[in-house]
Amino acid sequence: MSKAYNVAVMGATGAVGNCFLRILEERKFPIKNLKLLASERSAEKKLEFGGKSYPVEVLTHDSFKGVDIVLASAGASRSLEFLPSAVKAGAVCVDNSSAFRMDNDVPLVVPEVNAHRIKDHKGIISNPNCSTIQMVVALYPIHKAAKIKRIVVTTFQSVSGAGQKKITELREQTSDFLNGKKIVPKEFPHQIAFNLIPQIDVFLDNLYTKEEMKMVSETRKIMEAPDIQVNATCVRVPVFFAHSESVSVETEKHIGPEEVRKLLEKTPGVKVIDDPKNGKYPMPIDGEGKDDTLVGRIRQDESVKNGISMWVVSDNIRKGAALNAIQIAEML
Ligand code: 25A
Ligand code: L14
Repeated sequence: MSKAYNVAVMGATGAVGNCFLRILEERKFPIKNLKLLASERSAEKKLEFGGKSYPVEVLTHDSFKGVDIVLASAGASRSLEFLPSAVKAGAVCVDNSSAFRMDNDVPLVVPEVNAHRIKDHKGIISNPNCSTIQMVVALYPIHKAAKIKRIVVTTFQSVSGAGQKKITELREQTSDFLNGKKIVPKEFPHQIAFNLIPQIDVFLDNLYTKEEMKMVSETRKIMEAPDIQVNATCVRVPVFFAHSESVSVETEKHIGPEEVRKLLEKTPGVKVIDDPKNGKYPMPIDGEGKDDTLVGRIRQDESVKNGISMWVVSDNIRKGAALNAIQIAEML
């Protein structure tokens, strides 16, 4: 690559922001100038990148002069407020928040599925929700081969998805519990250590949560399949990194587990770990720190005419957020 770019990372001090920096280093993204943006709380901080120390700057509407690419992960309200200024300044933004995902003018991209949409951008490209990304990476090859009609998914989402403060909360509650201290939830609505919380984001009128309904609408948009039926249940589990999902699909055409295994083995971004007799299947500890989406427990769903069930694991901060966004930036 001959050209180098001016890159700004918005939310640089957060869990996803830090991962942006590590992956930009790993993949040797061609950076000319790097700008690290965060809130006033981080104004005095410095962050390491490529062996050098960079100051964190306070995000303002004037932060984007001369910036070519913005990688944003500071929450939806910050994206709504600041990304229009970045676009006006001539930057292209890859946004990790939910702010613009369902806008008709904004491509919602998982490169393994719909990279062709990137070129339609008008300054903003949205990165989907972490749970949706890993699911569509694993399902798209099956959809192409056998046309998926319906998806039933239950997620087991790690605490890191909700940011650095939630990571700290699981650590503190675990320690308090083991030391016989009273647990007082601060960030999560309930105790998360040694517990499961069947609520991620707020409840909507239909009694699903917003996270669950994101999986419905985002899956349809990314796979360009407006008729796919999706029933999601999203659960927070006391795991630090990597989300896991139990996924069952009903297809129009018959497809067997062997064929699915073969398809997924040659799918970029997917690694099949599926040897149940020898106790081999993906777990969150296997997904942590990896780029691939791990798939196992592939079997025929015997409760319907044409169905497949499987288990999907991926690092929610990498493929679910920072890596997917940087793959989009590379294609830009
Ligand atoms: O929409 P919301 O409600 O604002 O949601 C924001 C949340 O969503 C997370 C993000 O995680 C945050 O918790 N998030 C965003 N995208 C995500 C994705 N794709 C995602 N989670 C999963 N997948 P985070 O906490 O890891 O990162 C927060 C980053 O955003 C910066 N930021 C926040 N407000 C800002 C802002 N930047 C500019 N202007 C603003 N107004 C934030 O910078 C961080 O980089 P920071 O300097 O505020 O935080 C530095 C460290 O301080 C901790 N912290 C945050 N708030 C508090 C705090 N510590 C004490 N008290 C606080 N009130 C942060 O955890 C961080 O470590
Ligand atoms: O839509 O685990 O990117 O709370 C960010 C927070 C997805 C869920 C998003 C979490 C959300 C995530």
